[in-house]
Amino acid sequence: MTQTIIVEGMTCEHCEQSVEEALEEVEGVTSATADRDAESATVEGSVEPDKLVTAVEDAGYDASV
Ligand code: 9UX
Repeated sequence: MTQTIIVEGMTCEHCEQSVEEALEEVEGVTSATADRDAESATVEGSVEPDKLVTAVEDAGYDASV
């Protein structure tokens, strides 16, 4: 299953990497890709959207479903 969430505050490639790593640490996520231009992140796996939002926020970015 693929889910896309809104992620605001990414300004560079390292920001994208931080968001991807945060998402990939969430249980159930198999892969994650963040796109600062699109202000979004796409996640593969079976996981509650709220957990994705929380993980991104804990990494220091604004997120919403
Ligand atoms: Mo460099 Mo991206 O500080 O925040 S990781 S702009």
